[in-house]
Amino acid sequence: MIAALATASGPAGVSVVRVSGNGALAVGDRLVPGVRRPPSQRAAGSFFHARVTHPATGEVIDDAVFLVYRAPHSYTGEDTLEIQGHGGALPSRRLLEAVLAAGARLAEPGEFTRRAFLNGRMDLTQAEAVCDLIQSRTERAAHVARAQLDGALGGHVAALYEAVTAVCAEVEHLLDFDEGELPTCFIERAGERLAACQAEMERLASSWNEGHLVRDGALVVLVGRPNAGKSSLLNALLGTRRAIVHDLPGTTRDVIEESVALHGVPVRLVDTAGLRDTQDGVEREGIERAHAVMRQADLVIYVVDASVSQPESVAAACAALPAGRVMVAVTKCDLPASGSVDVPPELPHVRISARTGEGLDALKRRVSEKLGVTEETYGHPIVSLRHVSELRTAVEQNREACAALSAGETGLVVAAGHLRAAAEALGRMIGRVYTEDLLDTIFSRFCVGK
Ligand SMILES: Nc1nc2c(ncn2[C@@H]2O[C@H](COP(=O)(O)OP(=O)(O)OP(=O)(O)O)[C@@H](O)[C@H]2O)c(=O)[nH]1
Ligand SMILES: [Mg+2]
Repeated sequence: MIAALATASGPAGVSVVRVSGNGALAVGDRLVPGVRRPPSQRAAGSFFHARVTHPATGEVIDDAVFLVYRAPHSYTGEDTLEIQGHGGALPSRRLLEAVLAAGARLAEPGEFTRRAFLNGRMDLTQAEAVCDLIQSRTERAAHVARAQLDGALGGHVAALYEAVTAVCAEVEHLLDFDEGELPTCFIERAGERLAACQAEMERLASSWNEGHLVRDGALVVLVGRPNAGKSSLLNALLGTRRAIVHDLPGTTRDVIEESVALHGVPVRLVDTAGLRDTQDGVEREGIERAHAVMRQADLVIYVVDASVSQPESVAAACAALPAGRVMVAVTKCDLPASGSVDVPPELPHVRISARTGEGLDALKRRVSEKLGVTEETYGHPIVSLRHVSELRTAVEQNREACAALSAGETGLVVAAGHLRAAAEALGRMIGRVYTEDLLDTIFSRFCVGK
């Protein structure tokens, strides 16, 4: 039996300790001596209220509500007891200690969900979605994780797995025919079915570009000349006065990073020191840091002041930035423009004012567009690196199989080998094929108690 605190520790109304496994209900029995009908004699789905006694010391430590689940109708698929005691770090710890003293052992991270997977309650993509859902930072990430937990991705991949496995079995069957006896239409039909799978797998794999940003977020860096208005823009996007704003050029010297959601994408927004030649050692260090963070950025926003009398050359400045990952924010538009800022036509740009908020919504929209995240998210995008790597393997192997089949009968053996590899990759995605190491890696990301 495993047990863990299922709720966060700290001041709260209620805390939940969960016990799962063969004998979980008997663990509960030891906590409520003298109760007329202890958990092991209760029906599935029933609950009752009782005082909790520590089995070793006999001390009454809390009173709690006990919920009884019986296999296979529980999260883990095993007999499970949920004990709802009073919240708070100390009461919840005492409750857990009593449960451990009654015969359970402390669960490993993700062990409840690992058991749910091993007991066939969910496929591997659903198990992974549990962790994503708990850790989601935006509505959109939660929405994607929720859909994956409902089996949207797993169902899709399972269908592909069945299709490739079926063609693989047929191709292996065709190998039994003697040379020259095999009607070519069989091979053609197999090729057509694989081509359909190929298109579907490629479409799914391409959703990763967008999907991983939804889950992992993007690094967006504000750069520009001193005094351009970068820190003001950071503050305006965050809605707080996070960075110091001053009319003295060279105010920001360090890299300032904050998290914010822009159109459902979790963004690490970074403010940097204004770029210029300087003798000041501290400022120079800040500028070097600005360059370093810029190199890792998913998107660089070049901030340019529209109010200065001699506007700088945006084209020249942006040429030194990471190509293809740049957009321009022309700021201070609330002030009368003394000169005209020339933005090269190939660069997306937005006119804004950090002071009045003008153009900020348009900027956010352009940022998400530039990052490749649109309003119309692909049904269930790939958000995990593991999934996309397996999918790419499947795409590659399937492509090789198609090529081998196009050679006709002579390619059958080679095609069968590639199809087995494609099916295995799809199988690993949903957990039809797995190793203990793979499960260790996946579930170590989880918290204890889930
Ligand atoms: N009117 C107006 N003033 C702005 C706007 N944005 C910034 N400013 C002013 O411009 C000056 C410089 O703003 P900062 O945000 O500190 O500029 P910065 O780019 O961070 O400057 P450094 O940190 O020195 O590189 C401050 O006096 C701001 O109040 C704006 O949209 N409108
Ligand atoms: Mg600044």
